[in-house]
Amino acid sequence: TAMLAWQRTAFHFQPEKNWMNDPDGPLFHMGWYHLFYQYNPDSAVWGNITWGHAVSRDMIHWLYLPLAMVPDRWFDLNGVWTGSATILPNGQIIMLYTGDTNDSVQVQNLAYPANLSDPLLLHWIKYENNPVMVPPAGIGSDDFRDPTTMWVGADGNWRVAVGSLVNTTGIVLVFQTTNFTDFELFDGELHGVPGTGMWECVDFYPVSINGVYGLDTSAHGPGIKHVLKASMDDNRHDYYALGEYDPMTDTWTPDDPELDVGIGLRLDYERYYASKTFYDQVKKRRILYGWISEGDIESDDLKKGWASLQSIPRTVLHDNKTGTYLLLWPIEEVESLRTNSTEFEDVLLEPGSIVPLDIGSASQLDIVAEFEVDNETLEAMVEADVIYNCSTSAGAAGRGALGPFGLLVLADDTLSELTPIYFYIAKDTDGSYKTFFCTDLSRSSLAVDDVDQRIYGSIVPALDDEKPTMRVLVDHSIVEGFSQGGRSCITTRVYPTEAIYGAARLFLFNNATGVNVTASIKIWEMASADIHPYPLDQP
Ligand code: DQQ
Repeated sequence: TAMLAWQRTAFHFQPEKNWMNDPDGPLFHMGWYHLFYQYNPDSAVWGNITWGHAVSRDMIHWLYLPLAMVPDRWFDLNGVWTGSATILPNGQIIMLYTGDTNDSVQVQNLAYPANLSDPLLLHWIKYENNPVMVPPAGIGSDDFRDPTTMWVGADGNWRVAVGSLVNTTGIVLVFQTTNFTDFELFDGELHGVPGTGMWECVDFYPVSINGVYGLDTSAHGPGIKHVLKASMDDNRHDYYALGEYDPMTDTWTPDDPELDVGIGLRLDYERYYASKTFYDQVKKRRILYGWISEGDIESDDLKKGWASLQSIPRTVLHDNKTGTYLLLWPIEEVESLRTNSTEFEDVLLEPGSIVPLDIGSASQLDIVAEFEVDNETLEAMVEADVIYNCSTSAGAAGRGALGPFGLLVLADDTLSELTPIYFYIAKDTDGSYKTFFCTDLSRSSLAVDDVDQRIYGSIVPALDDEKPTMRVLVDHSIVEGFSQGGRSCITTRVYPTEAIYGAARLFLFNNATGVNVTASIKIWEMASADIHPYPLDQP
């Protein structure tokens, strides 16, 4: 259908039609990256949840496969919900997933490939005696879901974490097993944080504090920290924290209690949820997928016949410069879509200026930009804000001494629609600087009644020797922004009505009152990814 067709993305993964949510059980097997996902085969809204399935050589070009699992047993009749894959040392693949039973009880089920030598893993067998885990005493029947990838302890037993809730405390339960059919609950919890509500889609994995590689989920020892991530059902955001895992007690302690899970750092500062990592044994990296929902109204989703995307997969590394952040960055494979590039060096942006970048169509872009703020003016500045808050600010229209400055993406020639993605610098009373990275949706669409129009973002550490830098992927109705090498990310959905296809433009802007900014920027047009059904029936 042509209805709202311009919102369809060109290089992000989405099903041919209908509703998608969480990524499930990502893994690499016999040359293929497999992605499963929460899918409604019948409609563009959530329901009838099954596992969709697609494979890729590079996580950019995809082939749709038949549904992997459908709700057809008492232990998952109300939905084949989220789960994770574990590849055992002998090559066996174990899939644990949540089933919502015929009685709407959340249980954990085991499934495995019918034929491990099938590179496409087309057929999945649900273990006959499912479920393998049921809600333990004291846990609500609808507060027990989303098993993680398993890891092996020093005792040789395998462990799996499951998100839950006690009163209003979000918690992580850990079970152990030796045979993958009998699971025993550990006393106590891996971790919990009062007041944060139900923890969905828990992810738990090691990162190397000095390394440039990712780690297998079972890795432990010196030089390793563990990331605990949970998706907060209460506010629909993914939070993470870095900490220490004690394999003797199966507990995890955050490095900084003030930056604990659910109250500290976020993987992304807007539309990004139910994310999940896996270890890519081929390229020795940890890869993160995230579900990106719609910011429009449901009736528009029904009209266009689809809802949701997956993010461009991101590599996950520990940021050893700050020691307190993760670095999330689009996988290098996305760069294979880069075509015509244009570079602009040292573009002077005077206070209040908007500079068009003559690159033709700007609806599919990869942008790398670096900004330099005139240092003398900066030092001399006394009237700058001491603090800033993207969400409560007036967005790109709100002028301060040292910001905002950045890009206007998905804008039309007359600027009737525009999406600023920008920096704002505040200067504390002690003279130190704080950098904020924001995206402003307030003027992103003329369809004002039907779309999200808020302003998003956060503080991002920019170290003394660093300039404000951003990478931005633009794909019709999604803008993925990464600042300072991926310390802070903002993914937004944008629904222009004028700034579409060839009418989409890109601008630089500086709306600060007190400072000149110089921008250097490189822009690639992005080719479309090849995403279509696997030609299963052809000879
Ligand atoms: N989505 C699944 C649940 C999970 C939620 C159901 C998170 O397993 O908790 O579709 O988006």
